[in-house]
Amino acid sequence: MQRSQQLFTDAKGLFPGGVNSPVRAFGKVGGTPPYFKRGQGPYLFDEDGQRYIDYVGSWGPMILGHAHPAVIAAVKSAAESGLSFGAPTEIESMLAQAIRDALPSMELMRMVSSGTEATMSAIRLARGFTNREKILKFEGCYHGHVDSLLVKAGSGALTFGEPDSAGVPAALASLTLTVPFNDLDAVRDLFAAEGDHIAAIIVEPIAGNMGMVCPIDGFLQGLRDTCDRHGSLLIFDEVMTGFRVHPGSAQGLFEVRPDLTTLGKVIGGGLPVGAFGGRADIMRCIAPLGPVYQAGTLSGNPIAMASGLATLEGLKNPNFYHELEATAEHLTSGLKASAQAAGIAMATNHRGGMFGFFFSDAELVTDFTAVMACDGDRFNQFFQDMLSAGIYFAPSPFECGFVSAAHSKTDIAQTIDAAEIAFDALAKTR
Ligand code: HOZ
Repeated sequence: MQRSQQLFTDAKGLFPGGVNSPVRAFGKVGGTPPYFKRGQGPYLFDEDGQRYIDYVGSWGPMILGHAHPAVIAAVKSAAESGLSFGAPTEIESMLAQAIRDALPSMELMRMVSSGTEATMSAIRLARGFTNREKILKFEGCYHGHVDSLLVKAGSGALTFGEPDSAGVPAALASLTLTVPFNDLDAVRDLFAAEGDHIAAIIVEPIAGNMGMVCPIDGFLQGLRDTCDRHGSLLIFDEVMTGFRVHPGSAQGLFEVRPDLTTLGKVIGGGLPVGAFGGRADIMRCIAPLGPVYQAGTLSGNPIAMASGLATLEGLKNPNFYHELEATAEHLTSGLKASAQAAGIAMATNHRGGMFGFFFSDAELVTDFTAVMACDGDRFNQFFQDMLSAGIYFAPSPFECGFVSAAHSKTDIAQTIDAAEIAFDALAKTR
């Protein structure tokens, strides 16, 4: 860790906390973040020559593994034709077509450069279309660092104890209503009181920013029905779940059709891409067709589009998601069994290539309260022991994990072997 330590020390003089995104600073778990030099398949290699089995996957995009040859070839080939034109290209339509083939609810869409941009734009559009100002989000869900959405937010906001960010005008925050995830009664009660003023519900259909929390049966359909009853829009934030949990994303998996969808991560294959889209009548409100303004110099950037398109091509094997899910199942069941063998209580969740584990007595973790009741000290020690063993999990209990098509049975077995040792050590500390 010598070189990483030096680089981190130097970086603190350049970036707040030494990083360009807060969770990377290891503030929750302590210690020094490894500085990565190279990624290959399921592995990352740091500046000190240590290899890690990577379960962060750049926070989701690397579904095919790092430096996948087809993606790299597509990026190289696109780069040779020029990096950015700020003008229409054929490849942006090719990626949009591939997205719409998989998510038919995205009748029209717009490419942007990040998930945050996508959710920010979707919220503005929902307000513009409905002529209403309030939005409803769920406690512990995170939708990027958009002012309106940094209210009871998850991910880094929660990791650093700032779920309601400073700098967000109180007047704006007051337009964001929150209720617990998976609590349909609370949603219905709120709509009974405020429904006429709510432009949209925005939800991660599988929450991935308070650890991984799945929707209980009927929750998403209940949101759909509530929105329909009150003339509000339903926005699925599928930045994390998009192309990650099912070929049709979470909306395909749960068979609930949102009005608007936001995407990011996998659709860029590791380059900065986001998208928002949905019902054509709503999307036609966006400039230049309508009065809701949204724009971006790097939107639809050809290199990023090439990376995304090559990544989506790589998902076409009919067994792809089945195999991805089997990998996540192998990992989570192995972690849980070895934790239990050591007398450590653990709950896990997984869908497609997304997973979460919780140091919790609960059989199933389904809401923010249960997440907050988990044992954070155990998480920290486990994280550090696994990192020392060359296993890289997200450095916060409020993030989910990702497996890729490149993770082999041997990688998972090595991870579980390391976890057995870490759980035994944990058991001895109590
Ligand atoms: N907020 C991101 C995950 N939910 C982490 C971004 C990063 O550090 O790159």
